[in-house]
Amino acid sequence: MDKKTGKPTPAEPEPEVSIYESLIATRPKEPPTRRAFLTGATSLFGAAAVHVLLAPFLGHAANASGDPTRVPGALATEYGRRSPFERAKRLTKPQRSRTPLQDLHGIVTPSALHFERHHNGVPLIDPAKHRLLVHGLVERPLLFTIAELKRFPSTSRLLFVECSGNSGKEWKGPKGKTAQEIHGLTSTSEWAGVRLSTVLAEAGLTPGATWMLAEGSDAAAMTRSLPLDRVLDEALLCYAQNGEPLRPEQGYPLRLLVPGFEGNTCIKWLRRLKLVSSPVMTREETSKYTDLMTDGTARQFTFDMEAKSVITVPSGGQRLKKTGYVEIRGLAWSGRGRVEKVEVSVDGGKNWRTARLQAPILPKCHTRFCLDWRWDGGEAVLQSRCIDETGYRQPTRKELVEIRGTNSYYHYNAIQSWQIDEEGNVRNVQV
Ligand SMILES: Nc1nc2c(c(=O)[nH]1)N[C@H]1C(S)=C(S)[C@@H](COP(=O)(O)O)O[C@H]1N2
Ligand SMILES: [Mo]
Repeated sequence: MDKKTGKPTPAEPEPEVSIYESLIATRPKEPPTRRAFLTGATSLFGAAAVHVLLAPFLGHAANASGDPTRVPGALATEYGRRSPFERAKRLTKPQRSRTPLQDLHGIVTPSALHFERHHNGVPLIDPAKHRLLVHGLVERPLLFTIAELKRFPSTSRLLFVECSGNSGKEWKGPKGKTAQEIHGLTSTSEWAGVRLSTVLAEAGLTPGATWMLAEGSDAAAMTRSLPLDRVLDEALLCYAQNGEPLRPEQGYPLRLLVPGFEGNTCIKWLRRLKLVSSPVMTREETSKYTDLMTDGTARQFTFDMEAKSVITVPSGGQRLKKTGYVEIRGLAWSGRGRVEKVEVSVDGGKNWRTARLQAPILPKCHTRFCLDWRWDGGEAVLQSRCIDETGYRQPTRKELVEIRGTNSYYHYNAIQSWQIDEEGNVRNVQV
């Protein structure tokens, strides 16, 4: 019986056997040989998984007391991995994967969980053979190796990347279930490299150069045109992410990063920059990444990702198990600058309270927000809205649809609503 509602409670699902417990359960009576241990555990995890996840902890498996102070720990390793108890993972489809926003803390996305979007796979590129060509309306066409790019004065910034298709299915209704499914095409990393302006100064811009074509060396050879006056100040040619070389998925060995712009402008596996006098009208700025309005015209070159936020805890697919204190947590960001303020409602937008913003609060970067709340066991609709430093406020779904109609797929930034029912289940709704 449920104490609050008086309704019969559904039987609690059997607790998942923890890795540790199952190791103990499969422990042979005699001191195990490595082989015997692996055979025992294989039935539960598969041989490969056991090797990869548990190899450093084999000593612990033989430790019946479960007391980690009674056996020597695992030895030092050359390249670390996370605890085998941790399972947060990307939600993958062949050409994209989504970040588990609901499992993250702070603002940095671990590189292994950064979302991925590629149009024709992740190429394997030998950095020693990779070149960046800078040509077109320049005084000196130049060809750079990665080593040469690394010699330039370096810079780094924490920045979000968001695919303009993030939350795109929500135009048609409350389609997704979890924060990851709906909003997981955005991540934050510390990106390091050289300023675009530094490299272009080396080549010398000629007066007619007002746009720049950026091209990737993947099988999709993705290309986009960018207005120089909008990107010159801030764009980076990045070779590193969170302190180490870019991950292959993020564009190894070189990517363009345009802070605050839609993800598709951040060309990965960057091999060519051509200075031109007008946009080239590639597939990615005509047939794709344009927004069809209700009057039949289409918005093109949207570029800026508008202010947005999402409550990640509690969020769709989760369940509040107890009444009482809950820290509402989430992420907010704006492609136009800093997050000024985040407001949270627990009654579907009738009343709003100002959330706490956790430092650092950086421009064009995910910003963590929190709010103390007491769940009384009743129905609630949780929402968050981001106000950025330009004064722009994240729209309600109604406000967004009034202007944009529902023909679009890209650039959806309406307020997310999570409905909590009396059992504590959290669901995606549109109110
Ligand atoms: N060369 C190349 N660059 C690319 C893409 C691609 O398919 N090829 N995808 C773009 C899209 S649509 C997005 S949203 C971002 C995703 O960056 P990420 O995979 O590092 O998250 O990369 C962009 N850069
Ligand atoms: Mo994208």
